[in-house]
Amino acid sequence: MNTYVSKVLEELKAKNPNQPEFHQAVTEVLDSLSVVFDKHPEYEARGLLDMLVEPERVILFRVPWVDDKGVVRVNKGYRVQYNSAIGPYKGGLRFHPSVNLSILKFLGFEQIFKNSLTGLPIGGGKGGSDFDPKGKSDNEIMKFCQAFMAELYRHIGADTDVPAGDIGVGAREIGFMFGYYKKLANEHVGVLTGRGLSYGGSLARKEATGFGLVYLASEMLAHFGNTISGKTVVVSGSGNVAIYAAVKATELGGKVVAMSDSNGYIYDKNGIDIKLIKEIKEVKRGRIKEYLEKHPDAVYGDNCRDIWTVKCDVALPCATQNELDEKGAAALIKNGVIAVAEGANMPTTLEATKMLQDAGVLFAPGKAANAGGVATSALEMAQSSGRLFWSFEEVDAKLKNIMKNIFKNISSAAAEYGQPKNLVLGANIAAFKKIADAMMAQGIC
Ligand code: NDP
Ligand code: 2IT
Repeated sequence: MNTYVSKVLEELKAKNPNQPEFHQAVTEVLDSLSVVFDKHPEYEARGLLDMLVEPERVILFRVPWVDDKGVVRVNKGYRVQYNSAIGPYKGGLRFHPSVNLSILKFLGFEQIFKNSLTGLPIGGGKGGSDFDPKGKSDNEIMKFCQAFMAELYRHIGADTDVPAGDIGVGAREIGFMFGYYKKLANEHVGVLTGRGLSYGGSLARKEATGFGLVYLASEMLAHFGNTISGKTVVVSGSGNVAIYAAVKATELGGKVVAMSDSNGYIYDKNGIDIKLIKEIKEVKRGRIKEYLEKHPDAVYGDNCRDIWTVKCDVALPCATQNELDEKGAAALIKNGVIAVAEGANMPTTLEATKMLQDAGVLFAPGKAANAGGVATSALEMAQSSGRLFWSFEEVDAKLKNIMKNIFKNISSAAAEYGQPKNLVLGANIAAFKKIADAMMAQGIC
């Protein structure tokens, strides 16, 4: 590794102990960027990497709220405003009990690179809370969202920082947060994306991450002489990204045979009934096991990680970080997987990624493969600013084009650096170029 790059990485680990996910995300990127720093000593002279790995601002706050029994609850709230070189901070909010600073810094760091790849003017940020929405009433969700926004509103703005959804934050939560922002700030602007269609949202934002993932996976397969049509597909998770990835993969002729949630996975050899999954997850907020009530022939496994033992050609991890480890990768390779495209952020461990690449499996990293969500958020921002409302077809066509361009840019960067199949390298380098140009132009600030 380039000596400047390895010095920055060592210092980062020493200064930020006990943040394993953050170390993992930065290590993956810096591994790729070493060759770029060899060619550009001017970046070191400007301390570019020292600045890039340090968030511009981290906000940590108390979120007190009262549950339905009248008990006072207190959660932690966060917003990591990581890098605004390219545009206003942009990235989702995650509500999940596992949320901590390490996870949000990894997500924020990834987001800088992902947002750069979209080609749109958005910087990188991420936020959220250790609040667990599971089992809470609508009233409790509303109370929590209002308490969260009571602090967050002073730090965000349509031209400053524009949050959106992520795990545990969907249309319901965005609605409650937007309502409270509007009340506090007295302005109806595009300060959150993923809004409902009746109050400034964009058509196709709900579908965008999953659809975009399949568009990118299709581009990758086509580039290497293959297609998703006729392939067996496994999709982990059953949330927003997973559902619309499964919808699009099916529409393009793939057969989705397995999906999961944090409790377990279902395998349906006849092809997953996605309408039923939507009913269970989007309407009833239920568990994936309930699938068996309508399809008793399907098989349920009570360890969600065993989903990777299901034989498939294409695997789309769409649940959470580090869900696909060496054991999962070994099972996929043994069963002849052709391609893995990451719908979630960093779902594959560093070791598993290397195993898949070494075995010749096509591998599309999340920062490229799942960028369709945030790209469509940027299209929502454009519609808000212009007081416009584009049709589903218009937004979907723009999304498709963005994913096509992302694939083109990452595969040509990979080829330029002599490793045409290494899309991890290609994505990191292609994303970095634009960030570096913007940071160099703006000086030490
Ligand atoms: P949702 O909350 O809609 O769904 C999350 C899914 O992942 C659920 O099926 C959930 O199961 C499962 N899951 C969550 N945490 C865990 C865990 N610790 N172990 C096992 N399974 C888990 O979230 P999204 O679909 O929005 O997000 C999924 C992934 O995609 C995340 O990595 C997110 O960062 C990423 N992403 C999301 C984008 C978006 O636009 N929403 C854009 C780009 C990336 P259960 O219900 O049991 O918790
Ligand atoms: O990880 C992600 O890219 C998201 N959760 C979506 C972010 C956004 O601003 O739409």
